[in-house]
Amino acid sequence: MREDMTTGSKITRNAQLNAWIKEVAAMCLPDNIRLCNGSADEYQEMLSLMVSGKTARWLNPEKRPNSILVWSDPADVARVEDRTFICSPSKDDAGPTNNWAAPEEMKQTMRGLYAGCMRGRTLYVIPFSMGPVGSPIAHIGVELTDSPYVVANMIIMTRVGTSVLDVLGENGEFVRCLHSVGYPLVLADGTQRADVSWPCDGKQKYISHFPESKEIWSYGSGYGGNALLGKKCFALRIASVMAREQGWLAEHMLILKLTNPQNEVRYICAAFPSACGKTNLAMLSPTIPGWKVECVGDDIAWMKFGGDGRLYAINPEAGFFGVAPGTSDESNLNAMACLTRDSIFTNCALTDDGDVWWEQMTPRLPAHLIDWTAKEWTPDCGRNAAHPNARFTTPARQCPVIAPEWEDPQGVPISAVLFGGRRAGVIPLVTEAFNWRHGTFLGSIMGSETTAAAAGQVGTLRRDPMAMLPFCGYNMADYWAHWLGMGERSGAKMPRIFYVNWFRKDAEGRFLWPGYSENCRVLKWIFERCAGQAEALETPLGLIPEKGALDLRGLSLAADALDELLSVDIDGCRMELPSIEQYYQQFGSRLPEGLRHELKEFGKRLQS
Ligand code: TSX
Ligand code: MN
Repeated sequence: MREDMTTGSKITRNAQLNAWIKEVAAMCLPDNIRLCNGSADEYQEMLSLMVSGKTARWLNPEKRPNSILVWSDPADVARVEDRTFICSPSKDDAGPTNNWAAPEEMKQTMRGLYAGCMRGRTLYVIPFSMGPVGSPIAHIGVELTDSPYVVANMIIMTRVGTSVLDVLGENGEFVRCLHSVGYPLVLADGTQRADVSWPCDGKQKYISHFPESKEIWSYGSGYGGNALLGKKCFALRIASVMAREQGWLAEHMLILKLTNPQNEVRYICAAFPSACGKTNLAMLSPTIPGWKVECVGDDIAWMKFGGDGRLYAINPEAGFFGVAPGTSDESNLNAMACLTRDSIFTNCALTDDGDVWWEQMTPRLPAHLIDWTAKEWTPDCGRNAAHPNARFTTPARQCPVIAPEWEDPQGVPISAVLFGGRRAGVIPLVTEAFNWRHGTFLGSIMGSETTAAAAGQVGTLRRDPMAMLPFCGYNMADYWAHWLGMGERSGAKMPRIFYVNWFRKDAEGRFLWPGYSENCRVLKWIFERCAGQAEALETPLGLIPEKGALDLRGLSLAADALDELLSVDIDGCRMELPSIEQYYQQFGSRLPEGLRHELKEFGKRLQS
C-alpha cells in the first residue's frame, strides 16, 4: 500500500486512471501522491498548508471568517494567451485565431520540463465533475497538480470527491488535466532549495490542449485559468471540441433565471467579452417591481438537447472566480454577500484590520493598506493597491440569489441567448436577431472596444466572436458551422438570439444608458419577446423595441437619449462592412456559407 502511494499503481478503482497517475509520477518524481476527497477537512488542511508555507495569510476572522489572502509572483498574474496552444494534428484544425503546435513535438518539449518537476513536493490527484455529479450534461476530469492552492480552488470551483470516482467506475472516461507550477525543491543535480511563497517557472510557461486525446498539459504558472484546469481549459477549450463531436454547446455564457410578477420563468444565457460585467448581470437586482433575477451561473454554460428538442443548460462550475476590482455593494451587492466568508482572495490588498480591499470596493479610499506586492500603500502613492486582475474564489451556494435549481442535473431550458460588447456607437441597446442563422452571424461579428485594462490601443474594436476568441478549442469557422448546424437540427425550438449594448455613448462621451440594475428593463422586453408579447420594429441590423415597448417607468432618461439608444446607425453599419469582410477572410474557404450569405443580406438591407 505504501508503494501505491508513491507510485500510484492502485490508487483508485479505475485502471486507466491508475496507469496515468503512475506514468506522471514516474516523470515528475513527486515525494508523495495524495488522492483528494474534497472534504471540508481536506479544504481546511490545504488552507493551513498555504498559511504555514507563507503562500497565504488568514484574514481577520471577525471580518472575513475562514478566508485567506494570497499574493502571487508579480510575473504570474493572469492567463497567458501567447503561451496557450491548441495541439491538434493539423494546424488548420486549430484555425487562425489559436496558437498551434504539433502534438508530439509539444509533448516532447513538455516532457523535458515535467521531468523531475515535482521533486520534494506532493502530487495531488483531484477527481472532479464539471456539473452536478452524475448529471447527463456533466463530464468528469482528473487534475494532477503539485499546488495546494490549486486543490483548494478546485474544491470551490468544481465538485471534487469520491462520489466522482464512483461515477467514473472502473472504465469511465475522464479528461486528463496535468499541472505543475514548475518549481521542484530538488534540482536535477540533487541540490535542495527552499520553497518560495508563490512557486512558478519564471522562464517557461505552457498551457497546452490536445483536442484529439482530450488532454490538458499545463506547466509553469499557478494562476487562475492557467492552473485551475477545469475552467477555461476543460469546460471551454476541450469541451467545445467534445460538444462539436457530440452535438451540444460549451459556451462562455452566464445563465440567469428571470421571473415575472405572474411567477412565469424564463432562463437566459449571455456571452460578453471580458470587462463587460458578466458576473454583475448574472446576479442583477431588478428595479422593476415584481421582477426577479436569480443566478444559475456566471461564466460557462453547457447545453444539450432535451427529449423535447429544447436546449437545457447547466453551469459546469460550483463557484465564482471573479475579478475583484470594480466589485462593490453598488455594482454587485450579491457578489459582495458571497464573499463575506469561506473565500480565497488572490492579489487583493490587505487592510490594517486584517481585511481585504480593492479598487472601487468602497466609496472612500482607506488611509493605509499593504498592497498586493506587500508594499505600504497610501492614497497618494500613485499605484493600485490590488492588481487589476485580482480575484475572489467563492462557493456559488453562498450567493443570496442562487437559483434553487442551479444544481438540477437535467439543466434549465434556455429561451434566449444574449450577445454583447462594449460599443460607444453604431449598436443599439438591444436588437433581436431575425432567426438562429442571423443570430449566429451577429455572434460571429461581436466585439468590444478596448478599455485601458486590455492590451493595445484604447477604443479600437477587438472582435471576440461569441466571447470565445481565447476559448475555442478548434477552428473558429468550424465552430460557427457547428452553431449553424445546431439551429438546423432543432429549428424553432432553439433559443431566440439578442444583441445588447449597455455601453453606448452620446456625442460628449457620456454613457446613454444607466446599466447595472436598470438592465432589467431590457431583460423584461426579451422575456416578453420570448412569450410572444412585446412589439418590435424591423431594422437592417435586427428587431428593436417598438416605441413604448421598453418599460422605462420610474427611470429618468432624456427623451433624445432613448431615441439614440434605440437607433441603428446605418452609416456606421455600412462603414463596418469592409472590416467584417476582412475579418472573415482569414478563415478562407472554411467560413460557412450561411455566414457569407448573412453578410451579403446585411449589405443588401443597408443599401435599400
Ligand atoms: O457591469 C456593468 N454592467 C452590467 C450590469 C448588470 N458595468 C460595469 C462594466 C465593467 C465590469 C457597466 N458599466 C454597465 C453595466 O450595465 N454599464 C456601464 C457604463 C456605466 C458606468 C457608470 C454609470 C452608468 C453607466 N454611472 C452613471 O452614469 C452615474
Ligand atoms: Mn470568463
